[in-house]
Amino acid sequence: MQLASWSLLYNIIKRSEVVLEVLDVRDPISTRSRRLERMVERLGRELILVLNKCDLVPRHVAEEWKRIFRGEGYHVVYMAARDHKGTRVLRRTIKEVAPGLPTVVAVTGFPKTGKSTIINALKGKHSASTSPIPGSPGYTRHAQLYRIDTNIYMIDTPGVIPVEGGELEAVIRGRPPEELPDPVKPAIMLLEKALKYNPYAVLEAYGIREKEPLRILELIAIKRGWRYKTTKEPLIEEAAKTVIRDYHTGKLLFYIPPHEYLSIKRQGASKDRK
Ligand SMILES: Nc1nc2c(ncn2[C@@H]2O[C@H](COP(=O)(O)OP(=O)(O)OP(=O)(O)O)[C@@H](O)[C@H]2O)c(=O)[nH]1
Ligand SMILES: [Mg+2]
Repeated sequence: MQLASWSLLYNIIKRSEVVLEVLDVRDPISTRSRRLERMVERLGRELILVLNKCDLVPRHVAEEWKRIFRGEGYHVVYMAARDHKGTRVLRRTIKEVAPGLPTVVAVTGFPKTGKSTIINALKGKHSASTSPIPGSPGYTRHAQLYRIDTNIYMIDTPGVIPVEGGELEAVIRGRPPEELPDPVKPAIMLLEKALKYNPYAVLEAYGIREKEPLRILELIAIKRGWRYKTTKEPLIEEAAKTVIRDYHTGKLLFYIPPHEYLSIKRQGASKDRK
């Protein structure tokens, strides 16, 4: 489903004073949108980066990302919305950053970063619908306004940032496997990335010791009894969808270490000086 549109996003941001850009702390660089950030800046709105899903990374990793983005001049909050952790700091930061109260806050970000979950956590009640099946097509269908405090209103948005980028990026940015013409290729890339950053990721998720991605997909299919009816070959497309879904839920677990981003940034800076 492609609800995504920049003009919808533009209108939502125009109606708000503060914009939350919700990022997945496992891979904040791939889940941020510079284009969204430029739009917020051009409209003169306040931006807060929200690093969500912190239950999936060690605390020092979340702290380190926060330091890095702070160093780049952003307001940053980290949280684990599903566990209702970090809500107080987010509320406080919104009040500090807002030009006045009451204020309207737009909650934006790529699909499945946890925008609706954040609103629910702030409300303390279940009112914004979250995706029941992670990785399923965007559950939030329309922008909706919620009152989360006497002075704070939030606009929940569906994953309105168009999922651009390569096949792997699209998956990291929350594109559900059902929407992919061929899930095998991105699943292979995802497995390579997973094994690079967490050599135990596949073993932990599937009890499989194999390191070769295509073979891993075959073994998952065999383990689950997924085979083509005619040829009886392992149905790797199904295994590929599972792998992608398992990344979205956090079962296939890895994260990008912040120091990698710093060293790439440093290399870029030294090249610029040359
Ligand atoms: N582990 C973990 N999962 C989370 C957290 N927050 C949200 N999720 C999960 O991520 C999935 C997507 O959450 P949603 O709140 O529906 O995400 P969304 O950004 O509103 O998604 P769209 O409306 O489809 O764009 C759900 O399965 C949530 O349970 C979190 O802090 N930790
Ligand atoms: Mg939502």
